[in-house]
Amino acid sequence: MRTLKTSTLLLGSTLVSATLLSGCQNIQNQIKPAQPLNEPELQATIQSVDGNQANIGQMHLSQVAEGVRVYGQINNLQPNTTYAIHIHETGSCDDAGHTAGGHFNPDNNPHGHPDDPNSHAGDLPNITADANGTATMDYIKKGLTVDMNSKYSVYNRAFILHAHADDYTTQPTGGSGARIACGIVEKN
Ligand SMILES: [Cu+2]
Ligand SMILES: [Zn+2]
Repeated sequence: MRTLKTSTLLLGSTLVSATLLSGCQNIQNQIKPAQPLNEPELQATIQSVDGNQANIGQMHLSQVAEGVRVYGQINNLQPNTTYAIHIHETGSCDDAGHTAGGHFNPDNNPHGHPDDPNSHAGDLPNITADANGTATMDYIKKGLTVDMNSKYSVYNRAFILHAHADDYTTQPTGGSGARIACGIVEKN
């Protein structure tokens, strides 16, 4: 009975949210009814790794059944340009993002397509900036968790945005090029 009550409440709040947001086509399309929008448990502020350290975006991470939902927006990009973004192993953005280390890879897999369960745990799909230089992501990375006691935890790791697109093939970085922005995954 308790479980039934909880799911009814969740469904109710999802419906209310959908109604409130009905004026905003863009957000409405991102909400999948079968996937209630959880409060993000972790977040990362994305900052350029040049001397300015400008805030250019925000990523949110929330636990879902299959893994971690990664969603957010990055601004001030070159319009109509595709960029690689990954979760790197260390929660540090020093030395122009190099202290973040390599792609988060707890299972010692090769680099690959983010949907491939045998690729790096930190591999994510490329993002493409629109005509205004804004790119969004809303992706469920299977196998990851926000549980900081797990070896698959995203906590205290770092997003790295690269200058080029990821070809999902070249080892070990996908040919993604220089590190241009970084954000440490932290609690809200
Ligand atoms: Cu990377
Ligand atoms: Zn990788």
